[in-house]
Amino acid sequence: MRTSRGAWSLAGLVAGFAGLAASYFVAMAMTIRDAPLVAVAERVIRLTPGGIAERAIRILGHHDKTVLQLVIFMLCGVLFAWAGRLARRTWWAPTVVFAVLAVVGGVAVWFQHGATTLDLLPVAVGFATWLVCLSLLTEPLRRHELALEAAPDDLDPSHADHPDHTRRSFLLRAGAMVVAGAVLGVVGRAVGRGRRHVEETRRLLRLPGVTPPEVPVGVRVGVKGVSPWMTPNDDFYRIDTAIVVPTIEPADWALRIHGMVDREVVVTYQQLIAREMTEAWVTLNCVSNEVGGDLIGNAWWSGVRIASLLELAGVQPGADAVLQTSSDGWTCGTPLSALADTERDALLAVAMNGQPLPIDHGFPVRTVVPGLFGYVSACKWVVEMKVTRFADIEAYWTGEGWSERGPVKLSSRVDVPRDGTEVPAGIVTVAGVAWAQHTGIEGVEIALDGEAWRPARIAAVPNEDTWVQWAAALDVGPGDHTVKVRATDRSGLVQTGVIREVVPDGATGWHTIGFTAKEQDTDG
Ligand SMILES: Nc1nc2c(c(=O)[nH]1)N[C@H]1C(S)=C(S)[C@@H](COP(=O)(O)O)O[C@H]1N2
Ligand SMILES: [Mo]
Repeated sequence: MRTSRGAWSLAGLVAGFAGLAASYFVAMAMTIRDAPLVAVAERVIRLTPGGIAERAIRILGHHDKTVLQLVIFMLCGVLFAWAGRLARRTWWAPTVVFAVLAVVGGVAVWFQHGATTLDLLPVAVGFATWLVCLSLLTEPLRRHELALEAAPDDLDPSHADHPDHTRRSFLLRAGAMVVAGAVLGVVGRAVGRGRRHVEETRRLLRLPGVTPPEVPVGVRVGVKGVSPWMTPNDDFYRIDTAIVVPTIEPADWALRIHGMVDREVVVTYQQLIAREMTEAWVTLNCVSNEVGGDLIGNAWWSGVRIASLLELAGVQPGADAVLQTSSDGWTCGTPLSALADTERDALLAVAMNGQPLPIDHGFPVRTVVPGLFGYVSACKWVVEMKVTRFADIEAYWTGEGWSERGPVKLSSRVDVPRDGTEVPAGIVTVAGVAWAQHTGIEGVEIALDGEAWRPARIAAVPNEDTWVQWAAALDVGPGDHTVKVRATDRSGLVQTGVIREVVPDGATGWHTIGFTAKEQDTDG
């Protein structure tokens, strides 16, 4: 007696469809793309010679795409079952089958218009799900087979390897996977619909008073390899605790300002964008940015000054904090002084680099406060502001050992040469960025191989809230070298070389990189 081929095929099928469901769910939740299977169908249509495609459309009518997807779906089923049967002999053969399918899906996704690496995540998750589910299902089958090969009658019925047990454990696992897959499918469908709808609304939005970004003259230091002064939305770092990002229709959005105020204020999206727009270049960075790290970006933000709304509400004496809440429940405590400051562009931002906020960056409305780390100020999908006292609140991260207040720290970074690279000996241009938002950068210095600090040239800035690019030319001989950088802010503070971790209120230390200068060919 053996386990039936059917059981192994079933294992392959269940694992396969669980993987498809997982990839579908991730695609719906994290990207605005179709599921990988749909991408494959589209690719097939693209690659099909026109004549055949036309004939297919004539025969099938406009159901051609549905039929094609169904065919691909069934083809997957056949391959899944085959992979399950292969799993009986080896672990690698089904892995190869799944890997090939994943590559096909990955390629199809990758060649969709404007695809990013994030769009590959669904395929990766699907592949991982296949392997995990298949091994979870084949394990009891294997034990079952061993038990049947041995003398089953000798086995105590309560023994874990008794055929009854292995059979039950197989069926339980398969059942659980089918249920989980179905739930993922249904939830994914709902989430995907919401997200696509909001993405469409966002695409059609026209925001009065929002102008496209115009990078100011002179902000570029003109060295290749330095981070662009304006960070495009797609390249802007993203940090949040949301697994599934909130998708909020502007029409459903409102901000409630309450707490220690004379009168509660509720602002709808329409009311917000009808107010006076303020636009400003502001560099945003994360407290978790390591020395030399890239959790920083600079954008042209358009929005409404929070101070003007706080004025409407009438802040009561004794308050020193605003507890902001996101629609996903995330909170941050922001110093009231920074939000009420009429000299500062603390904004309820509706646009980033001239576009309605990307969903991942807080659509439809997020907070941006120059001079403060994101975790204490830059609330995405913000829906509530409670005027209060620091003594009375605990925000998301301050409950986790991070500092209550998070003013940004004076910092600088070397972008070129990249750490560990080779450059020709001779004149080497070193360049990077420095920032001290809302204080401003006065100067940048670099030191080669531990020698004395020497000044770098710094580019222009439109205000004190953005980073500044810097560059310096060094004459270096062949061999290994290090360069470190430090900045001075406009209050006269010199960036400290003391090395501190990012917890509790931001890393410190001088960014130091190493490079090798190679003797140039002298012939010719
Ligand atoms: N709702 C919400 N807003 C949030 C966060 C979050 O986890 N949830 N993270 C904050 C942190 S730690 C940072 S650094 C910034 C990052 O903003 P970005 O993703 O637009 O770059 O958002 C802030 N706003
Ligand atoms: Mo952050």
